[in-house]
Amino acid sequence: MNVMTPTREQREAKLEGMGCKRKRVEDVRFTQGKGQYVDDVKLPGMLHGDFVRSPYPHARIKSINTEKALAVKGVLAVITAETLKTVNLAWMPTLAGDVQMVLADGKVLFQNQEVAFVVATDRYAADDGIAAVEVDYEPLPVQVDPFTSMAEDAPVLREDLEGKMVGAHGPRKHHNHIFEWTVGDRELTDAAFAKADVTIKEMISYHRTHPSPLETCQCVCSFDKIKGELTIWGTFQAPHVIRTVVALIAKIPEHKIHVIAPDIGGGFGNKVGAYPGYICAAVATIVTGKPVKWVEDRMENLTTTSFARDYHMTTEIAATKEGKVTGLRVHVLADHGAFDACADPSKWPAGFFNIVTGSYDFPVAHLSVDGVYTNKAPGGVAYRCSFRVTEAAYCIERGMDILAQKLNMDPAELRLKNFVKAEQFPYHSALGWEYDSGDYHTAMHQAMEKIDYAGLRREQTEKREAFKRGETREIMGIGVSFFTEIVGAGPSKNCDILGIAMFDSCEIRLHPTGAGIARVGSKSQGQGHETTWAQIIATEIGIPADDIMVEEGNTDTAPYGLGTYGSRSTPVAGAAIAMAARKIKAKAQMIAAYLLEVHEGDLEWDIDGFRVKGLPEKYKSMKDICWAAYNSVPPGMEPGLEAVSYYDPPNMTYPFGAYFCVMDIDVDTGVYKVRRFYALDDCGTRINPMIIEGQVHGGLTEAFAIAMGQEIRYDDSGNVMGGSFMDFFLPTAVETPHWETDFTVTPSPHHPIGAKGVGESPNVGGVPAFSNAVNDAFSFLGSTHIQMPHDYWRNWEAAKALGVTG
Ligand code: MCN
Ligand code: CUM
Repeated sequence: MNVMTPTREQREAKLEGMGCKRKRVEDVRFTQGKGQYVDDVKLPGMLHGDFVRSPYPHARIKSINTEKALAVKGVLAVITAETLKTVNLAWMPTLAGDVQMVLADGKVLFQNQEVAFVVATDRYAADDGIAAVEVDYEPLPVQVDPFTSMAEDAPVLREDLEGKMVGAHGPRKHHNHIFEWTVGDRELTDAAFAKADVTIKEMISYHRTHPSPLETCQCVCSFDKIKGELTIWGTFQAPHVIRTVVALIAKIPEHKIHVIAPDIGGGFGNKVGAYPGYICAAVATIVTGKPVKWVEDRMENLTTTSFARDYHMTTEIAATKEGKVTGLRVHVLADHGAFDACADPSKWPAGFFNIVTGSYDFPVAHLSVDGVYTNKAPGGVAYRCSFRVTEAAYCIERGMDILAQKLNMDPAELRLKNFVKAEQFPYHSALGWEYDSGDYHTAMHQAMEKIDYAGLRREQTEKREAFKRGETREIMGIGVSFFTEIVGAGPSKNCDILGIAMFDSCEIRLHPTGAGIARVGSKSQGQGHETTWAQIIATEIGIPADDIMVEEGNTDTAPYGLGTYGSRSTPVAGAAIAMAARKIKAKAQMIAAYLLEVHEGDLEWDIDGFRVKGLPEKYKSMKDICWAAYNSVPPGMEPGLEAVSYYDPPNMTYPFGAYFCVMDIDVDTGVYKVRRFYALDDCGTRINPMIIEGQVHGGLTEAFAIAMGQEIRYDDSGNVMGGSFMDFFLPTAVETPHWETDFTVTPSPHHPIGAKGVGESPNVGGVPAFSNAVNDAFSFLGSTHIQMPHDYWRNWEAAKALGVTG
């Protein structure tokens, strides 16, 4: 018999640990249509709920008559604000410290707002019921423009706040004002501007858009009257937070609430918040005693849940004539719609927007943000955004390009001149962050070389000459973007949600035969956690990733976690996974020492087990140790092999990247072609390069959509214009450009495995690269800044305004 001993490489490969392009294990079920989504939950006697919605963006509700609706066959109940008031649920708290109507209470504040909830035996009957509900509206003046929201004669939107001059985040200046948030040193910044050689000032808008995941928001609520227990299946990015919120507002003991987030068909931030549908379905199941399902349709999703952006950023940069930046001043007008329903950590009314100094060594900076109410849907901080970092990155990256143009400098050169240097890390930014690690110069040089930046600029110069000579109608743009992300919310010292610190968690349980289960407080919506979490464990404790099952999303079994958003899973839950694995490894080492009859200190770790130092044949694999954990542990030790870790990160992680976009635009039609898009990402230690590439492809596609056409626009009367995929640009394979990806690796010094997040980076860095490409194309014609989205029509309008087309 010839027993082949596997080589080190074979043993390592078998683990499929960190660094391996392991195939996504969840895709086995997803690609065969075997995923289990909320809509797959079908319970006996289940009812369906659906909303009566307001056609008016601002109106008083004079009366609601439900009589005819209740007569419709199949309709069992019609819930209104009056019904909800009997259980004190007509309004609900938002994550941003505001309150929000669950169902219209006296008036409506945005088009399609929820007015009544019709519960019926099936969805069709519910819709017939909706048609029969009679609502008498008295239209009120509409406030759409955030810039006039604080005008003296602006209509009072939030009557519930009238007279309240202090809100959740301090004083309010006006009846439509929500908060003012300021960071930085105003005096020093003003002084820097006073003595600057060169300054720029531009109002840079980041328009309103929407994450629009394939699966809309939905839930099934089932109340067991005998046990007094409420079970909620829902599309939740943060299931435990939902459980706590329900316990607090519905006054049901938290152990009697079971929240289950099954497979999720994309979240992108849309599934962080709490929506009226969840509350109404929960109330409906308690009232009727039957399970109630609520499933949003596409229009409802686009027009009512969780918009993104709508930030209007007046940006000023001060610099020396050599192009060294000396100060940054930004004022943001933040349009929050009817309710401030942003999902930020509690103390951050504008998220982490104060990362707006970006990758540059600004000695001083000042930021102020004014949040205002308008007659638009609530939401905010969603859509692959890391809590307003997308807006911040767009603001500074556009600003740097505008400065380069004014200085007549190359935008890449201006960036290289102002980057925080590798030796400055950990770097303290002027607006209060401590960047953990970075090497911006190396990344930028690598990127410029790979795309032949100098060659592209030469080509552009030639094309511009040819355009001026009338030989071509095409203009070429090179978009440069270098972003610094801030992900991993967050350290308990500055991050909480409703008072709960933003740690994350992992529980690992190894079975006797050397396989196991890991339960994690995060919740994948497509990011591939089942694949990558097992890879961390494989490397840490030498059990093949295939032998570790990863489970998330059930609050009864998973340890308390704060969920998945803000690319926090790798920085926080990923760290908890490594720490739990290390606890297991420490116990395993004691067991191995006992089995091998040596002192623990005499053992060394070797890929998948422990070896006695100097005696390589004396070895116990993790598989052997798992078995031993259940029958021969050292005297006094408890049997079993499991561990749990709750990880409170000491700092955020700061991934970064260099993105370049090359675009050609026909000035007569506005039609653009993305010729090249190159993305270099540095997310520290890479767990699964293939998943990272997938995340980058997806995020870039979203960035492309946002920069080049996607928009939730409102007309002057408050009608929402982006309510369906007829009007809302969702790129398909046909429009999507080819992506070139690249990387550098600068590990995080404080993360147990050195990993930083990556999920949101491509959206953060991608949008400025596209927009800078368009702006760069037009710049030689005298243009300074063209607002997004840069669709064909707007490109043509820009060309027309610049006098180069008719
Ligand atoms: N990863 C890795 N190595 C790293 C960093 C990350 O291999 N150094 C892997 C992770 O293990 C994980 C994935 O990349 O499988 C994303 O990890 P991370 O960056 O930590 O982000 P999260 O898991 O916290 O995901 C959240 C992020 C956000 S906030 C949005 S919005 C978004 C995004 O992920 N939504 C998505 N990507 C998405 N991708 C899909 N398919 N669907 C969504 O809804
Ligand atoms: Cu801001 S979208 Mo992601 O954080 O779920």
